[in-house]
Amino acid sequence: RKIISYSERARLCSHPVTRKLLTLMEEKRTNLTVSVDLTAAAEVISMVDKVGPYVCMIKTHVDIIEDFSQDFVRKLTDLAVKHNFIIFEDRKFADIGNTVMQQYSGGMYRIADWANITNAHTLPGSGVIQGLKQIGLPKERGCLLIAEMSSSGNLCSGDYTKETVKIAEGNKDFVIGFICQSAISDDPEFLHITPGVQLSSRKDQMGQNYVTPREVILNHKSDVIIVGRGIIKAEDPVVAAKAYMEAGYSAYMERMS
Ligand code: UP6
Repeated sequence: RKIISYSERARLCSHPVTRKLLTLMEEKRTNLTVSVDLTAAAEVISMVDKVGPYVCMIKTHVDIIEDFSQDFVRKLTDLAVKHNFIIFEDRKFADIGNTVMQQYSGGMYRIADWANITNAHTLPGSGVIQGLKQIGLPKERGCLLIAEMSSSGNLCSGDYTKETVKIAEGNKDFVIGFICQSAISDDPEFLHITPGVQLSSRKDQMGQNYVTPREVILNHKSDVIIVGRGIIKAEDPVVAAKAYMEAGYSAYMERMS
């Protein structure tokens, strides 16, 4: 089955974050997200400035940063404007609505104030979305649901994945897609975003499994690849980012033809 281009799809989407992401993916010719899993704020900022030109999205885990501050947030959001990318905080919310509401808006991270996208497990049921939505909707934020995982022995499969798609369908004002290993919905408005991507390695020492950008985009029909250590631990992260960007985008072009 042929697919439509990212920009054609952008026009079919009603959520502003999805529209912005799909549009800039085609403009920048990239479906690469870099997961900047570094622990010093200055290192994160310097890496983001280096790889920014080659990504559609930067993924963060702000709770691993030792010196997190509002100054970090200012620098990150300035770089998002400079390089034109979307910010995705990989918080993986997984509690009752009332708790996630506070975790999303408050604490010292105030994630909802600066992250265009965050994500949630559906283990608690749709209440987790109801809570996040109360904070995220007025700020035009988007949420990804974790429908599948890359790690060995994970429990996100079968009915769990199917129920997750149903929860997404019932919350299209806020849920913009999935963290998944392959396309799980035919709805063009939903993004399929896949972590566990490397060009050389097949696994790490703690259960992480890797597939190549080409497998993800061409065979598993996902839209976006997420690469962490394959880029940030590479000898030259800029060279690596260009290689992953090229591999991901050429697989997309191949799928279109
Ligand atoms: N991540 C996964 N697998 C999932 C969901 N999320 O690896 O199913 C996240 C990890 C990490 C990144 O939390 O930030 O994606 C993958 O990093 P890596 O490329 O260095 O393995």
